[in-house]
Amino acid sequence: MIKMLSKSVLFSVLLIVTSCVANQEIEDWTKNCKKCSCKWLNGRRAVNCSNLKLDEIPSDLSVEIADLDLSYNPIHELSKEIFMINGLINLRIFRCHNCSLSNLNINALRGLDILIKLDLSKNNLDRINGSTFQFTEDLIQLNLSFNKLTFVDNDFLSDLINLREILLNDNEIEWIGESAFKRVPALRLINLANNRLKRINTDVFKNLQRLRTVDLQGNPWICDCQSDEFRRKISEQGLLLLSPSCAEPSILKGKTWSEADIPCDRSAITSIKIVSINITLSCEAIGFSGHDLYWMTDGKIIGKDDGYSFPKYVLSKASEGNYTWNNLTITNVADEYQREYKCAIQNSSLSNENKVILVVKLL
Ligand SMILES: *[C@@H]1O[C@H](CO)[C@@H](O)[C@H](O)[C@H]1NC(C)=O
Ligand SMILES: *[C@@H]1O[C@H](CO)[C@@H](O)[C@H](O)[C@H]1NC(C)=O
Ligand SMILES: *[C@@H]1O[C@H](CO)[C@@H](O)[C@H](O)[C@H]1NC(C)=O
Ligand SMILES: *[C@@H]1O[C@H](CO)[C@@H](O)[C@H](O)[C@H]1NC(C)=O
Ligand SMILES: *[C@@H]1O[C@H](CO)[C@@H](O)[C@H](O)[C@H]1NC(C)=O
Ligand SMILES: *[C@@H]1O[C@H](CO)[C@@H](O)[C@H](O)[C@H]1NC(C)=O
Ligand SMILES: *[C@@H]1O[C@H](CO)[C@@H](O)[C@H](O)[C@H]1NC(C)=O
Ligand SMILES: CC(=O)N[C@H]1CO[C@H](CO)[C@@H](O)[C@@H]1O
Repeated sequence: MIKMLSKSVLFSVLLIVTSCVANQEIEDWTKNCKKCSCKWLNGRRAVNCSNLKLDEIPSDLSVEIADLDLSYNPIHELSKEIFMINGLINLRIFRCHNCSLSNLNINALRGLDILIKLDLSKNNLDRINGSTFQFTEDLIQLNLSFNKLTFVDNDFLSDLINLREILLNDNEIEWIGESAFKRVPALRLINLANNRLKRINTDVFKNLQRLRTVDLQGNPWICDCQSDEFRRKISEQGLLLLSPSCAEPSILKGKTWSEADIPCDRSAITSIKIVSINITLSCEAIGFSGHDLYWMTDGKIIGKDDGYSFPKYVLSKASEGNYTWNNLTITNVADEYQREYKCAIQNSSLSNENKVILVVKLL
């Protein structure tokens, strides 16, 4: 009987001891904050060390911390396994906005298994090896805006099956690999605004079933038939596309891509009229008023390049509303006559040609 009692006393003493340790722990994580601010934020232990002129991640922070904001400190580099070394493996959110980062070691993020938000915006990162993110499998949002990235290559992102948002706006991106986003199937938003993209491979957004928004504003876009096809595919996919303005060709400069009525597949040789020995070929383009349609034969532009002695050509051009015409009359066609004629919209970068092979056999 006495033995039993002493056992239960011992048990309750143990309970008190463990609850003391727990209290100690809670006090510890807020105590060891130095100049940073430590408080509960959205149910997480959050430490805010922003703007304290720190040049490295503080080494004595509690392992319990889930949200760390180091923004506006001259950190310069996230070195190999830096979070593991500092025992910060429970981070859910890490921010280092404007940290003068120019170096992100390929193994820097090791240990951040449960990180969901990473903000490395407004730094000097000019390239990032995709394997860098292999440790952050739970990542939902990645903010790399306002850096100096020049391309997004095919291996840019490792398998991040939970990633929903990637912010790459305000970099210097000129090129995106065809399969850059292949391994991030849950993406909903891709922000590529204010980069140097002239065009994007048509397949870049293919198979991203959840994708809803693509922001391409502020890129020096080439508005031509190729990019028009890309736009068509994107709209078939039901995406909200924030359009860039056309930088090229010059006649479309300043128009937004979606406004620019690019006359792809829309100029056509609409009629052929034969009046005795004169033949008129009529070419019509829709939605491209003010721009030139021209006729070509033998690789020369009729009316611009000289050197035709026979036959004689007469051009009749007009624009009315959204329509532009160029009618070519070939006069005094000979009995036996065969030649290919092409109608095209001026400027090769908008090249869209229709051709007709004219065969005359007068009996
Ligand atoms: C950290 O503190 C700065 C300055 O007070 C504030 O602007 C910022 O929003 C804070 N960060 C978080 C995650 O609350
Ligand atoms: C970024 O930080 C630097 C110094 O760390 C500061 O001079 C600069 O104004 C900051 N930029 C912004 C946009 O806050
Ligand atoms: C990324 O790093 C891996 C491993 O070091 C390397 O094999 C690969 O070539 C790198 N990729 C790029 C684009 O630098
Ligand atoms: C990403 O970073 C930029 C620059 O700091 C900021 O303006 C933007 O709000 C951030 N986006 C998100 C979704 O956090
Ligand atoms: C054929 O075209 C020429 C040049 O425009 C014109 O002088 C001639 O009258 C036309 N002939 C016919 C039969 O329309
Ligand atoms: C060109 O031909 C078409 C079809 O015959 C006609 O409707 C149009 O008015 C003509 N345009 C010019 C400028 O001659
Ligand atoms: C001409 O183009 C404008 C702008 O693309 C459009 O709003 C208008 O309906 C078009 N008019 C005709 C007659 O097709
Ligand atoms: C056929 C034609 O006129 N092509 C012109 C398209 O525009 C470029 C640059 O603006 C010129 O160099 C081409 O001659």
